[in-house]
Amino acid sequence: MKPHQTAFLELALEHEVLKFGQFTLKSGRISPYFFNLGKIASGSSLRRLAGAYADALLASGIEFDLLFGPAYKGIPLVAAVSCALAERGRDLPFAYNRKEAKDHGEGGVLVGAPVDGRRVVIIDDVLTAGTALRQSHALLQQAGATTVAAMTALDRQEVGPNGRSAVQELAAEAGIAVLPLVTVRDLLAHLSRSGGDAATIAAINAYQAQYGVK
Ligand code: OMP
Repeated sequence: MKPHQTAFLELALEHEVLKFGQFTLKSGRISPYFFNLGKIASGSSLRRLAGAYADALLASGIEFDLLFGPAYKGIPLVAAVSCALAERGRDLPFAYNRKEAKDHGEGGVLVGAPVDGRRVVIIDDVLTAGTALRQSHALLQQAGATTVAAMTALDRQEVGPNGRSAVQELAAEAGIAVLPLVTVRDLLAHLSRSGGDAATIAAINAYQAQYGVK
């Protein structure tokens, strides 16, 4: 694992981002774990999180010229990642959306830098089925931007009804490369190494055996 991945997993576990129990996901699946990036809710922890995203983005070699944060969790993330990139010598514009269009003032759903003609990286929290990323991609496409990649903290590595992973589908349908900080496999490896609860690890493994990529 790369240093920014270990740093991120330590941060996530410190702040109880990872919860165990029974959770209904947006996809309707019942999961024994839930990853809530909203638990990163202080200046110092957000700075560490944004640093991990920025390091991973720079290491990816992907060429892009704007960052986009989907409402709601992507909004503070994209602002913080933009700051972290600027601190690392890449000062780039960013934009985000409103969930409801504003019919007065400047109007519309997009806020921030103009996205038209830009190569965009979407900055989001978690990838399960890819629904959230598809919605952002459609919004950006309508506004004349090209989505080149999507960066998430966690890829849950799940397959859809047709047997393809969300990552494969996003690449095939929309040409979007998904860059996760960590995958659920990395998470499981970290939990095993750091003496995580055996029953919890077994429950996640069983869920992955049912819904995960092989
Ligand atoms: P998809 O749109 O199916 O890819 O699901 C991703 C979204 O689900 C995230 O943006 C979250 O809003 C939410 N989610 C989590 O935050 N953490 C999880 O562990 C799982 C989900 C989820 O509902 O699948």
